[in-house]
Amino acid sequence: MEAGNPQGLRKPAYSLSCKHRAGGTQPQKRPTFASVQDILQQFSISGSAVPLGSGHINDSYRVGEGYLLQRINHNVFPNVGGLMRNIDLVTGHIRSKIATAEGEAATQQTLTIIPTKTGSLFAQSEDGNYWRTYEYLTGLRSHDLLETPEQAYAGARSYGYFLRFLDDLPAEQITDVIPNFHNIISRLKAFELAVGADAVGRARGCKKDIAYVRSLADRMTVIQRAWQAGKLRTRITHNDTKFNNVMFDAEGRGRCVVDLDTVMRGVVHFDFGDAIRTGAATANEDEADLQIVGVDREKVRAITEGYLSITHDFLTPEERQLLPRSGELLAYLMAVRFLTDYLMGDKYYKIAYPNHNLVRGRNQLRLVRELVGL
Ligand code: GN1
Ligand code: MG
Repeated sequence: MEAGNPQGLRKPAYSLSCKHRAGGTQPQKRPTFASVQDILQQFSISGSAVPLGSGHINDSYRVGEGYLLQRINHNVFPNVGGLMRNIDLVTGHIRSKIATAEGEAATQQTLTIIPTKTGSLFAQSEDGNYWRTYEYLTGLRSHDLLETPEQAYAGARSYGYFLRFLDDLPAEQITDVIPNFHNIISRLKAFELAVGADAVGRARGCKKDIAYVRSLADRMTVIQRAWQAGKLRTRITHNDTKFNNVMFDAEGRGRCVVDLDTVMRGVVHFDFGDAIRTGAATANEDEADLQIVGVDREKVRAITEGYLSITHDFLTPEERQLLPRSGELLAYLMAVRFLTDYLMGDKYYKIAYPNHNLVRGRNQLRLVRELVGL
């Protein structure tokens, strides 16, 4: 521990995570040293706070050996209470399922919330930011890009367990913290508004991308329309099943699904689709060299087999029928969201350079092209 620093907080540590901050939906100020110290006290924990992770929304720190401290982006998630109640409910339910499970299901884990000294699920710092703490998942790790189909199969099984464990938790108990989050019909409306307004004069430079998005709009709304017509079951879904949200153990087994902020009501296609979009991609979602951006068919097969090996029994025939359209929908949805943000002047996602959202959008459109052709 440093002299004169009773919390052991390393001063320069947290400024690093805030290097590339867009305006708009991002918390206005980066956390000050004093606010982090105050937060550690509210949770009654101590240790150095070291920035972690590659998330686009929240800021994460490892505190000492045992804790994960996160500042919740309350511009993206204004209902922090509802969000933390969702996570409490879902992790409690999953924990009770694991406790009575057998075999591999019993080896799954879930996040453990550390409440504040006063028993609250989150804390607020004087600067108006919201914070929460989890137990640190020691000995587990995530992968931004998967190396082998075996990893894809194992990770997809963890996402399968997530859906299975929550199959009997009534969806009405969950708050939709970002309404219409994966509703492609409303995302396309927002996209068209952004194209029309062209607030920062960027539409001219992406005419081809805009035309491609429009050409696929009918095809890509099939799942949403089926859901709205009551043909697909409303489930509790994770809605951010990027493959780096599965934690693996040293033997390469999927053990824990993390990042539960977007747990909401949805359809299975959202989770399966995001797993395909990210787990079968041959490059990161912001790779600019489109020559190396593609879809690995073997991993698509492995993710499908892994996911269905856990979920097949309880999915309905209608859900199963539209499952192969999930990957293209999620890649398309992300392309639409990234391009909308680009056209609006980078208000939502953290960016590292001016065209970052355009690069992400084009990268995802390349995946769409491949997935549509599969
Ligand atoms: C955001 O920051 P992260 O990785 O948790 C986004 C997801 C996107 C993802 C794209 C609340 O997630 O929907 O899929 O970026 N989360 C929110 O990388 O918008
Ligand atoms: Mg997330």
